Amino acid sequence: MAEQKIAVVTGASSGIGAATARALAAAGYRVIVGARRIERLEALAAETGGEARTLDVGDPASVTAFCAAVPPALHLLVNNAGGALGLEPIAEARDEDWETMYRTNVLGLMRVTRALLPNLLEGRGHIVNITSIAGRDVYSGGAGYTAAKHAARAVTETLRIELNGTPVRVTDLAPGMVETEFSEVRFHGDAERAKGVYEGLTPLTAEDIADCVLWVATRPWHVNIDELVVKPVAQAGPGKVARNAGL
Ligand code: 8X3
Repeated sequence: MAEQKIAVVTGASSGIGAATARALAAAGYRVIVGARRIERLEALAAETGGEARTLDVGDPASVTAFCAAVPPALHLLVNNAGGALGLEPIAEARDEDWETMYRTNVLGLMRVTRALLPNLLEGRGHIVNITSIAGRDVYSGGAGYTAAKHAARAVTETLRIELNGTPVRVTDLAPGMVETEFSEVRFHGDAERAKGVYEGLTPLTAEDIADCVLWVATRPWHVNIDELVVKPVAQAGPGKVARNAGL
């Protein structure tokens, strides 16, 4: 029997992370899920037969503790934790929001990756960073998030160069609009405003992105999907959507 592959998914208590954990478990991976909300995580681990561990990617001590419990050979790391806060123009930028976005989307991604690189080298593994189309384009009011995601993309590309010559694969998976808790978090819990983001169009679902993670992770070992940009049909860019067009 082939050895069971091990995956780590960060930010797995909901949305893309949770859907990815489910898809990977269904494909036979043993999935270690990390997030701050441990109750949700434990329910997910029980459902998927995996392991739940508290992880705050913005807290170095939490990252160290989480990564220390990962087996020496890791096959897949999905850096999904992160998100957006606020939609203020730069003239009204909120330091706290920007600091949190950089701490989670950039520093968190770096810290988890750095800590698990030995395990990934040992497992001839694969790093899938969930970035965003915001790592490729900018839009008014989005500077804190787009800047952080541009940085996450730069880190991902740098990593691929630095790991050249090793068997570790590196993928930048960049979704457009996915209906998850993303917008509610961005608008500090304003559910009505969040709902408006997806009105009049069919956004991607967390499962659509999980499907992409599974696809990039299951190519033959010599194939590296460098980048995968995925948007709903109704979206042409971060600030460019067709509403009420039957899409
Ligand atoms: C979010 C992408 O298009 O919703 O990462 O701004 S979008």
